[in-house]
Amino acid sequence: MSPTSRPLTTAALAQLFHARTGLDATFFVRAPGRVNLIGEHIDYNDLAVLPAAIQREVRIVLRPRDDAHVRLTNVDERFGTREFELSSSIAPFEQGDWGNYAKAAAELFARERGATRGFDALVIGDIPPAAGLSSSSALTVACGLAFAAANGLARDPLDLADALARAERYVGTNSGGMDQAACLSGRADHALRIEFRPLKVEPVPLPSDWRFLIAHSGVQADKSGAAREAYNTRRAECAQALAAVLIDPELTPELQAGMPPTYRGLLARIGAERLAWIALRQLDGALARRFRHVVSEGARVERARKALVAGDIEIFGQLMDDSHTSLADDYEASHPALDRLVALAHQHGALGARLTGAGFGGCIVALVRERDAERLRAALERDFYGGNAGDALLIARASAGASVEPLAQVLARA
Ligand code: NG1
Repeated sequence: MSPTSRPLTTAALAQLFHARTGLDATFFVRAPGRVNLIGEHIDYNDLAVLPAAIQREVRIVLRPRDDAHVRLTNVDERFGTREFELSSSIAPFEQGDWGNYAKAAAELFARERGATRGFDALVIGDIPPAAGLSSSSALTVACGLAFAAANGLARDPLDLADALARAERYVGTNSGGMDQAACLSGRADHALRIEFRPLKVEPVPLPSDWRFLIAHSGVQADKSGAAREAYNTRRAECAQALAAVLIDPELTPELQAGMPPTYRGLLARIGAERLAWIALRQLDGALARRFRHVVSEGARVERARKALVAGDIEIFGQLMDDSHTSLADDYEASHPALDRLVALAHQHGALGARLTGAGFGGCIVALVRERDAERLRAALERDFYGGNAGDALLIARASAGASVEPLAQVLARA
């Protein structure tokens, strides 16, 4: 899970910005990645999810400009400099270019919020890319907050999360809204139950002796390539499956009266198991399985929330396991390396383990009691990473949501 850059203090980041641009930065932005504990591939089906923001983050120091020019450099010089003009219609860089996340936020702020001022900025990040830990949304959110600050615009977290989720589709992934909401609404030591349309976030305290270990499979889930196609295809399949189930005769007009024609509407009226049976009547194999994943995962999130509140680690772990099986078998979003990590985690004391994020590579998350966490970490290091995990293992620390502040204020606190 090699971080994109080694951490620098905020003061060092500001000095580097000055050295590179000759300017003094005035704002500091931070935006965390997230680990999804349960509720995978259902945010875009408007079902609630349960992630937590984590300690890995994108940080930016910036200075607003008087014109519409935007200039971003990265501490990691391999990323190169990106420059463009802020406007309501911005042609993208090449597919997969990191600058497109800044353009996504820029277009939103110019088009919908009247932003006219660009900025000079220096970016640093330690969220591994293509790992399912939401490095892309952290960058989009960080840039969104930078445009808001540079233009003196409002930055209500829920409003921004909704808008930036739409905005990020600029890069070509037809994604849901979990990542931006988790990034903006994170809370230390809390998981977040996130509900969509309308967006609502409920922080749920994490029991102090639970640990979530994140382990990278070493397989890149590159969302600008094949993983993007797989993701978009799954989303289209879910919509197709829903439309087919909604015309089943069992869903009589009486049953449907007042019911929104959505997965959430269906689940509120009919249990997940019954729905999966109905789906078998209307759908062929693959679509029926996609449907079954969505409704069963939706039900699991609600049970997981209850288990969290009750501090029931066994039930929570079991739900994580069921989630992984469903993602592997019904949603076909796993990868042999992820399955192997999940199995190893079980062998060495995890009470539950599953792929996290979009899958197709990236990371797993395993739940373990605090007293067993080091044993699990060491066993994975030995058995999966051949004795040298490097930065591939991380114990998640549920963290505060994204923020932007005057740089002077941050430095005064340091
Ligand atoms: P990743 O690829 O893990 O950042 C993606 C989507 C989420 C959600 C998950 C699967 C983006 C930006 N995010 O997350 O909205 O659908 O997959 O649960 O594409």
